[in-house]
Amino acid sequence: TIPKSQKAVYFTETGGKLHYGDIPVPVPGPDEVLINVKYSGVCHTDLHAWKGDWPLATKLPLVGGHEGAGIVVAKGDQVTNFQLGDHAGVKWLNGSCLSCEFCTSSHESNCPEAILSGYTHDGSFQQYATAKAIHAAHIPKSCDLAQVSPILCAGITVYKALKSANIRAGDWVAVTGAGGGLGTLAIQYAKAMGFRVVAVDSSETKEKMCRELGAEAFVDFKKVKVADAITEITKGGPHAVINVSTAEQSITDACGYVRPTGTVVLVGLPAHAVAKSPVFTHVVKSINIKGSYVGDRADTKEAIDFFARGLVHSPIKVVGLSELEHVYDDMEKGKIAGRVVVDTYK
Ligand code: 8ID
Ligand code: ZN
Repeated sequence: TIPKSQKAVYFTETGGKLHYGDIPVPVPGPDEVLINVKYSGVCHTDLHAWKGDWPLATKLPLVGGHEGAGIVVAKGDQVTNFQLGDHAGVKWLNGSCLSCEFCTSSHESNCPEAILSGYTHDGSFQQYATAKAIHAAHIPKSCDLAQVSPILCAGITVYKALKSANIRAGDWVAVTGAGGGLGTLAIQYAKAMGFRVVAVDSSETKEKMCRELGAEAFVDFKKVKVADAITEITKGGPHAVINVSTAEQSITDACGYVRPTGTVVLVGLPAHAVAKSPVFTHVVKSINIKGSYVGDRADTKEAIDFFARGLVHSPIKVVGLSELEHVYDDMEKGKIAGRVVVDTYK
């Protein structure tokens, strides 16, 4: 039986108090499923949303979260692709129009009508969340729900970013912010796709984690000159850079050290950041700078499949949903190695 009320973390004002308390359980619309969220990853995007870092307003009050893994407990009468009891995931892209130029060309995340979990629609920092059935992720029952949760945003995003880098097996890829949530998954997807990884981040804990996950080299941005170290390791620069760091500096650096004809993929979204690239070197080295924004339904299926086959693991730490405020605090300070996942029942 589905209760009338549930535990959630919500805020009523941007940057305001994070309330842990009881709110009503939402009712699914005709094309939605109701997911009993067991675990949710905490993405840096949730922190940006709460702080109001971006030029796009959130709904208020807002329940954040967009890496929710759980069980379908109710569905609207138009839903045919999920049965009650199926395991399903709440993703950042909760819904899209499905008929615009972007939706019909596998660029659903660029749909102007996109509905965003934990931003314009209440997300996974609650025990029961609604999601459009067409976009909700199908999770195989063999997958542990806590472990799979970070795949629902971080995994999909880095997998898509690596695909859009247009590189080949044996090529070098630099991952900036490699020790964080997206970064630790990027290292593993890159390795599984046949690329060689140089990880950029800071601290001994993150270095150890990055190397264990498959990075061939680690560059500590607080200790050495990143461009020089990477150029030497990759003998001329990485063929691609996946920027998942939350600092503008790493983007500026990447535009300088990327290999001639290589690609800098922008993924991290630091507040007010601008990508700067000197035109002369940009042209003469013929480099590419492109943005990559989560992934479509096919990317979702593929990213989960890599996980289900054991090719990537989630380096997670599980804490209670009631402790979300402390997670944000640690994240802000760059203290989290890997991903923190919240248990919605604690
Ligand atoms: O679709 C998208 N484009 C998308 C999807 C999901 C998340 C974008 N994001 C964005 C988030 O909004 C956030 O801006 O990706 C960014 C990274 O999210 P995350 O992995 O969840 O954040 P994290 O776990 O805090 O990791 C960030 C890492 O960056 C390092 C930090 O030490 C941390 O480990 N870092 C910093 I701060 N400065 C650095 C630098 N100069 C750096 N690493 C290398 N060089
Ligand atoms: Zn995210």
